[in-house]
Amino acid sequence: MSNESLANLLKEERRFAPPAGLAARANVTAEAYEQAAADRLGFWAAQARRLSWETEPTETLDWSNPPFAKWFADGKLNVAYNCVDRHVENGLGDRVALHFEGEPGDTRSITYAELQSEVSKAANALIELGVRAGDRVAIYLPMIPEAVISMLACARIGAPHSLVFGGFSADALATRVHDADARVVITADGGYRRGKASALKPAVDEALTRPGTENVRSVLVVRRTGQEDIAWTEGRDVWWHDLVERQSDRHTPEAFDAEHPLFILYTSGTTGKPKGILHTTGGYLTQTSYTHHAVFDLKPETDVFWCTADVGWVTGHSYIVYGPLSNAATQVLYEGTPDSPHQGRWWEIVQKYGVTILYTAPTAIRAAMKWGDDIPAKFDLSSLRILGSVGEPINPEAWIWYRKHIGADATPVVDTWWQTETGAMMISPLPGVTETKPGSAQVPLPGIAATVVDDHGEEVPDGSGGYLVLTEPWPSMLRTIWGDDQRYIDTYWSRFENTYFAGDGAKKDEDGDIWLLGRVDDVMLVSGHNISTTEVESALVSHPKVAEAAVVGATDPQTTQAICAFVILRSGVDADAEGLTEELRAHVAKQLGPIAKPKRVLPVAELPKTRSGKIMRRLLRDVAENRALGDVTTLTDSSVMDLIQAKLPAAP
Ligand code: 6R9
Repeated sequence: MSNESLANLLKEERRFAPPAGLAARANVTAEAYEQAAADRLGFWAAQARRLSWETEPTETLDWSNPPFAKWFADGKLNVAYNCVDRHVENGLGDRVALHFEGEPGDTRSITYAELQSEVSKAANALIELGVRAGDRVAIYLPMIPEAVISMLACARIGAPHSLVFGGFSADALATRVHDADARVVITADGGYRRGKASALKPAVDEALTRPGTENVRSVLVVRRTGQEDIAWTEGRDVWWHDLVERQSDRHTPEAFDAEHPLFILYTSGTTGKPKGILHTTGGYLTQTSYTHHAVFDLKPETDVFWCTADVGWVTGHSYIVYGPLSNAATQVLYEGTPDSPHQGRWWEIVQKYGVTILYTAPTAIRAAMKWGDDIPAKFDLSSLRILGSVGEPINPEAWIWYRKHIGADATPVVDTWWQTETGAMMISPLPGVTETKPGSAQVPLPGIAATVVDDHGEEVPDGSGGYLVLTEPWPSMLRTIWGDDQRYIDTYWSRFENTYFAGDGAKKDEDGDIWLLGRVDDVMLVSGHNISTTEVESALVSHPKVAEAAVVGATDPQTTQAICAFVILRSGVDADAEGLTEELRAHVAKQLGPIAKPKRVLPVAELPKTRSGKIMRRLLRDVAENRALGDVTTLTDSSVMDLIQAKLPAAP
């Protein structure tokens, strides 16, 4: 953002107070902000006591060697003990931890007592394979209970895990196995997607032929589909049901240092090789546990929590595995897609299990908007009491739709901003405290210091835009990039002094609330004005004919960049109707002003997305500028780009 701060175009006046009943019984009240403001480190030290430590920490933060933080450094604990065993010891062994719903309709409910024996057996199996504390284990599995069990088994024996999305290619897997120097890969014969079994093991076999993966000694294979005639490497491959099932269901967890590595998770980034984000034990578990308790107001005796993310995304790590299980939650784990076998599948699951808290991504909400209001209306969603959003800015219209059609126009919507790097939520309303604003993540959570700065690192006044930064270390922060401390410093800590640079554009509104405006790399420069992709997209989505939009700035001789919009229309709208694109352009100009009026609007059937549902604008920019496409390996479905390119008229 070189020329001018991000233009502050969007005005949103709608407000929603917390429901009185929820506010009266809320886990966390406004007092938490005061406590944290008065003594930030004392506040986090108190939150660390949510956990069970073998050695209680006496130190909170060691920031003597910035940006390398140590939290609770003299404490010792075991993460799996905290997520499983202690609940059983506290008499909660019969509580369901996971209601698993397989894509083909198979189900399995696992209690905390059962989870304890499953995790213990898997831990014993890994030990038999020679895995020791500190060894890395790659996990390449579909969304099945064994994914959660494997993660906890690794944590239990102090072996950092590295999850790779089940949909990633052999190449992506090989790069990640190599970078982490993994010793074991846990995978499955295959998984189910849209009613069909698809193989997974062949990608592992292929990945392990690549240079740099030689240190993988064993491949542990879960039988999920049973349909594949799979290749087998004797001496390396071993079936889960052979090895794990014969293990003892007793395993005594060992306590590890608070700074012992818990996992590595790769983020793709736009260029260069993926970054292995390293998270450690005590601070990570403290903040995931606290934020899950605070932001979802979790009442573990009565709530049924459902986070729809894949465990291969950080959201699955923090809000399927570590946050919820450390809080003894009962949750749903669903293997499949939202529209298989029908577009009401999610709502059917909410009804079936009486889900009370739903956490999902804007991409899923916009898809549901597109399919139509009548679909969720067929199901009983009255159990829901809190709705969460994560992954991208949620357009105000999608927020309103979510609240109205899923939340009976009554449930709070919490828009939670965070990153793989932050490990846990950082900016979010609190459902019993905050008067919410559609489209804004609003306020840093208690104990978190976030603000918006200009090019010089000066905090911007209310009503202006700039860069989102975090000005104090936080417990679940990444500790480094695996094997590359310098890249850690360069990427996050060099742009501004002593300040974490998140890479997101943001603005503060007149009340000082924070609005996320998209990745800084995506910000458009139009006639000397920096314009946020998010605001133009939200303006398009506020038109009744549009379900989803992605805008990019394409090089333009007159205006530096010209706004080019790709839109998905709501069901039943005719894409070829005369005057449609003109109507949408005029709508944006009316909402945001003439400067933000798109030069081109192009209806498309699909948008290119990552596996976690984020729109890949850089590919759309390639299309808009008639360039060959860049790296498409993290795309869910690369045929989407062919469809878009085929529709594109020659540039005007
Ligand atoms: C948790 C997760 C991080 C990036 C982040 C930002 C975007 C996430 C958001 C949001 C606006 C929100 N993002 N949550 N933008 N509002 N509530 O998504 O991690 O996959 O590492 O992505 O996602 O751009 O910088 P990750």
